Amino acid sequence: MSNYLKKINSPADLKRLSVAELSLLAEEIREEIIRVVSRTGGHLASSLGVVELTLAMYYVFDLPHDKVIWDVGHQAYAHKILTGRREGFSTLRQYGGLSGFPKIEESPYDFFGTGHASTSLSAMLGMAVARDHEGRHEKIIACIGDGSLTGGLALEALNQRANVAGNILVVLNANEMAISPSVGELSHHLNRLISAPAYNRLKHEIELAIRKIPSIGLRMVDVTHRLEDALKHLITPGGIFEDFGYRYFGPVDGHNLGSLIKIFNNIKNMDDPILLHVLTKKGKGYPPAEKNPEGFHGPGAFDIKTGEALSPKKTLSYSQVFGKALISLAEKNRKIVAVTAAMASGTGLVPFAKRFPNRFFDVGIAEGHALTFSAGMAALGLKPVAAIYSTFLQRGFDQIVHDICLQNLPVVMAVDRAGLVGEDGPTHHGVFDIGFLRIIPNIIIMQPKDGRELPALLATALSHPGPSVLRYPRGETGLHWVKPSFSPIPVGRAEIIRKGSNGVIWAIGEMVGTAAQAAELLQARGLDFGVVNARFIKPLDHELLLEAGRQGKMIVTLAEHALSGGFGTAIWECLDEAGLGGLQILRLGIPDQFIQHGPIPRLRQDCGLTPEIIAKQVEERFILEKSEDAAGFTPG
Ligand SMILES: Cc1ncc(C[n+]2csc(CCOP(=O)(O)OP(=O)(O)O)c2C)c(N)n1
Repeated sequence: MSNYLKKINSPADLKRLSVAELSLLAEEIREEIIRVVSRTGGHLASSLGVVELTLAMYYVFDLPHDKVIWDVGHQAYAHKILTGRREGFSTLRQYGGLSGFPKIEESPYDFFGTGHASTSLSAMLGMAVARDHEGRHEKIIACIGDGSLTGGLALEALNQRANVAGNILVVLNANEMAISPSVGELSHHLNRLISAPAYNRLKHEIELAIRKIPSIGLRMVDVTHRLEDALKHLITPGGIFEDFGYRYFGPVDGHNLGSLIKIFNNIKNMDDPILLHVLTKKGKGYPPAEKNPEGFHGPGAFDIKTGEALSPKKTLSYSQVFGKALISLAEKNRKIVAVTAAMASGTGLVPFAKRFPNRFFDVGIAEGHALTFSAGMAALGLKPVAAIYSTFLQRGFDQIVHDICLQNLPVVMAVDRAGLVGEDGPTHHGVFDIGFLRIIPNIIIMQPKDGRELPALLATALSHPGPSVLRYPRGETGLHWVKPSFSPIPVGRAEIIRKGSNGVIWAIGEMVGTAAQAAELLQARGLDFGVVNARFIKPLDHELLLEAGRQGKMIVTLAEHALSGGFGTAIWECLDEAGLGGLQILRLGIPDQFIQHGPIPRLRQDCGLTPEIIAKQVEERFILEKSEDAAGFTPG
């Protein structure tokens, strides 16, 4: 094994190496990524795929003067290692350690934070405008995968290019995969471009040769471009990037350092907007990941020798319970169809896709479209279930308001990864959806307390004549199987878990179990608190809530969701509207800040969402209230 890596502290250090030495360095970087990710878990396959691409780019361009934006950012591990974070790399995704994504406050080389897909082209254009505004000339580069290019935002940015700036470079990293194989017409288009390399190679070689001729070079290039414009539709199939005003180069082998460096050197000083099409292999250099790039997209810790997970899942995840329950319900109702935005495996829909291939739609990374597409199906009588992670549902707010709720269409939104998600951190925590959904008329929102309750609430959602949201968290349910039949729960009906004379903790999701443990601790301290599983965040079980309110009981609300505008606010509003706003209410949840990455138990502790901290807070508030009562003080 060579020993170059320990001498690399910034991209400038690369410039001293030969291409042969860079190849050896690529192997060292790969080993380091595999070594660390096998312990920490993380986005392995995507990061292994771009090692040579990162090296070649950083070898030729001058970072941090030139700027690179990594779309999604899950492939940026080589970038982190090469930009001064080699030593800290073992802390990847650990609490207090390096983020799994580029993060603007983590390094001067992280020019733009990412995590959600398809943002890089818009950011690149904005940065190019800012650069031009200041009269500077650095290259702004966006590196985007073929999956992320299917996102509407990326297409909107392609469309805007013409009235913005030059001196920009889009590196299209095509590996024919999103998390699952890439879908859609754009991916067919890329395949057609890949199969027309002879034409493209000829075109580039002619162009580069002409540019080298002094004085007439640029004029001739212009003439060739016009000629080419006339011919390209005859010769290349499509060539949409050129139609959008980008000079298209490629496809080039993304693992051949020599070719990559040559082509980056060739295009480095061109001022036109350029798109370089690079072909890479997801998981490159680690056979288990090459064989199963989907499984190694975001694995947990694994054994390097075998590729086996170190702590394999023992029971069904919430997503799997959802997927199984949906199949059971779809067996009985042929109108049920399922939609995913490039997350078939993550949302547990792969078995549904196999069982009902004609009733399953993967629309690519296109959450907004997934929702309006579902609305269209619902408008003509189908029962669409769009399964989208909470954090990515943020992309679809207007579609939910304007296309689904305003028209009161019965679309079921299955909101996966609701709550803290752990090591992926602030770009991925699902802690805002209640806040932005509960303000929309016509919608109902529910959350099961556990995996057992999920199928019944899914049945409720599917039998509801209007829009519905079923949210559930990441993680295991403790269940090994799903009962094949289940009946809907009446809309707005909460469940009393235990009664209490001093107060009631209203909770949702897994926090119901946490509330029950907190109630036990309170009991041991002489305080009698009940627990309610709200099940419905909208509509709330008004009757049950107001009954407790009228008895003057202290109300505690508990949700793994942002406090601002969340579940507790909904409870407070309900009490206030009934004239009980002066009641003592303690709202517990996630404070008004972005929660960093780390293990979920640790993050819950930081947010005060453990039974011990909850019991302590409830006790303190209860004692304070009683002492104020005794002193004749009435809270406002
Ligand atoms: C808006 C949004 N939706 C979904 C995801 C989940 N996601 C993360 S990576 C990925 C696939 C990206 O594919 P591509 O851009 O081709 O990169 P590759 O992993 O193939 O390198 C998806 C769907 C996301 N990050 N953001």
